[in-house]
Amino acid sequence: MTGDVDGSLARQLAAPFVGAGPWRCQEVGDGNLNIVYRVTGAERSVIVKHAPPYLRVVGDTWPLTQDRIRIEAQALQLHGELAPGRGPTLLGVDLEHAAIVLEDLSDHEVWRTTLVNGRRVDGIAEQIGRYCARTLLGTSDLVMDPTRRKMLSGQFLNPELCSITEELVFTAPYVDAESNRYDDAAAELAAALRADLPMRRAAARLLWEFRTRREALLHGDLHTGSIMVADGDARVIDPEFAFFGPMAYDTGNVVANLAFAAVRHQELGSAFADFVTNCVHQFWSALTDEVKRMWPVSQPWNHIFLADLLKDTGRYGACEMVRRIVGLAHVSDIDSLGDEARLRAQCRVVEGARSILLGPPVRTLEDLWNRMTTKESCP
Ligand code: SR1
Ligand code: MG
Repeated sequence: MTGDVDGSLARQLAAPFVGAGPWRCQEVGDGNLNIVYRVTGAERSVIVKHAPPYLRVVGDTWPLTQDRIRIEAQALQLHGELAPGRGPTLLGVDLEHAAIVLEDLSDHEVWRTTLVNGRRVDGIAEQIGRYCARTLLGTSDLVMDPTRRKMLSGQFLNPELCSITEELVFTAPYVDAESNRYDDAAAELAAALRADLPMRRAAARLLWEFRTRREALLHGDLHTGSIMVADGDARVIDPEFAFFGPMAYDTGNVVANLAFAAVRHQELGSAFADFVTNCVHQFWSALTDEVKRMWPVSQPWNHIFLADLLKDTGRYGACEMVRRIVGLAHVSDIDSLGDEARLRAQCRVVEGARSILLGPPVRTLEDLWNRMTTKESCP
């Protein structure tokens, strides 16, 4: 898998799906890892996604396996079987050129964009809650045939992309790493984190759990930028970070990214924050409902499972919160605020994470959400 895909190859790969030419090819998307084209023919358009042998945002000084496109294709397939209709349709796979052809979702928007702009799209949080239950429980030893699961776990080792997460989420934010990014105003917050031994210990413990708890086939990067939405239709994209890991890493990413949107709108004094709070409740209640529906009747300990999942959703969510403030990849929910509101929001997010990781264990969703969106300790 050493090929590279330019516009002309993207046209060739798309040709069988879009009708007669001339085919129009535009580069779209501003993802960190891959190059994405939309190819339009006489009948329709499709997306061609190419994984170059390096990290797109950095360039060829950061080489990266092209095997990530195989992982993405296989994760889309498997998650698509478990949660039908929640991903883009996978139309074609060309491993030789590290490319896949996908349904074009240009009638959808990135969920984060709608949340940042305060635009209400109904039904999304509920569908994502069910998606998480079906994909996570569905690939766990609770539900999946153990032999199939063992075979599958070998296909999804994904060491290079896991090591990006291990570095950027659990390690760099707590040390003076070159990859960290923050503005001068947040330098004190970042220095305080580096000096906070209990926080460093908590992150190190979560890194260990991330590496060793092979509970389910995760999406691996389930933030609101990985979800495309239209009224009543959520589509989960970009599962190239998929691997067998702790379920709460996915659910923690969803909840933490909703917290960014809520904090943003609270800082702006907008009632849209209440819509986001409702989203969190809908997400968790749909997930809980679906877990109970899928649970094997012979093992009635689902209440313990859900209590642990909530607690760990908070812990992994807290790491996501910290890394989006002082680490490499930030979120527009917070970064696009004006100076004063941004600094306060950054402080609130980090303090929220601290209260989850160092405070008493989270026992209810309300408690988790209050801590994630706390205004305490930030003037
Ligand atoms: C350099 S890659 C930075 C981030 O982008 C991806 O979406 C993942 O979140 C990764 O951590
Ligand atoms: Mg992504």
